[in-house]
Amino acid sequence: MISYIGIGSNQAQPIEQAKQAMTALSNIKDTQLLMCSSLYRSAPMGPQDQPDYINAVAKLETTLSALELLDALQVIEQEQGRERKALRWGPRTLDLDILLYADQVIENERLTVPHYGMKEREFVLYPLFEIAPTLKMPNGTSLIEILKHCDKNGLTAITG
Ligand code: PH2
Ligand code: MG
Ligand code: MG
Repeated sequence: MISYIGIGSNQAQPIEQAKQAMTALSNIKDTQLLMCSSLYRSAPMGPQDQPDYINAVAKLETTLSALELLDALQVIEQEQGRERKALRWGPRTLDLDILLYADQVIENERLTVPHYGMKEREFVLYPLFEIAPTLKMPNGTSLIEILKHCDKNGLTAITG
């Protein structure tokens, strides 16, 4: 299965957190890291009194089920100091979200795929487009069509 993972961090050296997460993704069992987008700096969505985020998207090939993959991502979040807090959309050292899992639509108490917010989030759509310009959503909508309606909101790729 091909799966796309959203990476986000705005605490404890976010650039290093994102790079470390990419290494950790490459070490998930029964999984290969096929591609990583550039790192992007993005304005916080949600509470504004928090630092800018570093975001990226990774492309994985895996034989894990979606829930097994979610388990593996949550282990990585924990290893990189993620604390679950009550504040919605508050700051975090590392957030790993399953954006897409093959062309599956998944809805259960642990997981919603495609990720519920991805169609409105510039910090997901632009990095995803960088590594998957011809991608279609499970419902057949092309990523490029969704992007036409998504402002960059100051999103910038980090070079070097
Ligand atoms: N993640 C959030 C809340 N707000 N803002 C940006 N720019 N990037 C994120 O990854 C992000 C956010 C909750 O997952
Ligand atoms: Mg998230
Ligand atoms: Mg998350």
